[in-house]
Amino acid sequence: MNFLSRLGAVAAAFLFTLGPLTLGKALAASENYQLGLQAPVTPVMERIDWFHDILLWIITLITIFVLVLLLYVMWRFSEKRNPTPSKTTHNLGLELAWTVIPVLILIGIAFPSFRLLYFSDQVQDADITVKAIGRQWYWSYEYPDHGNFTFDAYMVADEDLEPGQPRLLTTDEALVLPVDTNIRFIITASDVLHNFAMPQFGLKTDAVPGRINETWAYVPAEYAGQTFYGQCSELCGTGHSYMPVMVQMVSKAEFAAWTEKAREEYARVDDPAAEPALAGEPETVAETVKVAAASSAATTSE
Ligand SMILES: [Cu+2]
Repeated sequence: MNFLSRLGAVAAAFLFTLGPLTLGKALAASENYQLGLQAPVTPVMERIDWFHDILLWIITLITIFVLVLLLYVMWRFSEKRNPTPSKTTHNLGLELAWTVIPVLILIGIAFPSFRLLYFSDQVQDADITVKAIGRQWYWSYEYPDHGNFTFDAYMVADEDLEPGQPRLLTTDEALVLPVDTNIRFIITASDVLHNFAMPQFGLKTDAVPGRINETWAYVPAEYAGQTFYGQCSELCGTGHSYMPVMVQMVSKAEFAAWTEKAREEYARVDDPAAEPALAGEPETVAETVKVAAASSAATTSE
């Protein structure tokens, strides 16, 4: 028992040393020799961080327990100390215990896990909606609530990087988003599977052609002016590692000014001046049938 408690103390010391190393880090993507997850920014990522730490404790304790048990068995029941082994094959109490206790541990893990899953799934009251479309190999963004403009964001090549810009993460156009706002992300793809992943926001959502996926983020006001980075996280072809997501968080006022400018600068998703798609086509069902019949009669008479 003395050995057990000492081992526990060593494990605890190890975890407490790791803790401060990962906390209070500068908020800029990942860093060299970083341990642990990137610093959380959104409530979802804070909870993921917490859940990760709890799980780390649970698996550490279980692993230590099994290791100690194995070492004890090797020592106590070696041929030297236990020359005539017992022929016992069943022990009801023990078998019940090693079935029921793991089940209880798993149930204990399942409850916070599901609560977190539903919390991260969708936001009840979204203030704005932004659409991200994965393409080979860049992202397109649409702002349907602010004039329905759209733009593409390509990775900046190594030779074009400015000092301080992280390589493989910087894009020519940033996904500009307001702080202190519930942002709903609508995510899809136009060619193959991609994945919209922002580690510090706790986002990792598949971008599937022909399908809309939803996720959300809330970034507190203190992060205004900061840039966050993510990457496509679904193997989507040779350019997979060259389609990063660069998010620029701005204040609400700056966001309003930016959308004002962006409306002028970027193309609209739908052109309001364009003719309706069906213009010139027959207007009524009866007319459609008549046209179809005429054209089929023309084909058969030939
Ligand atoms: Cu991709």
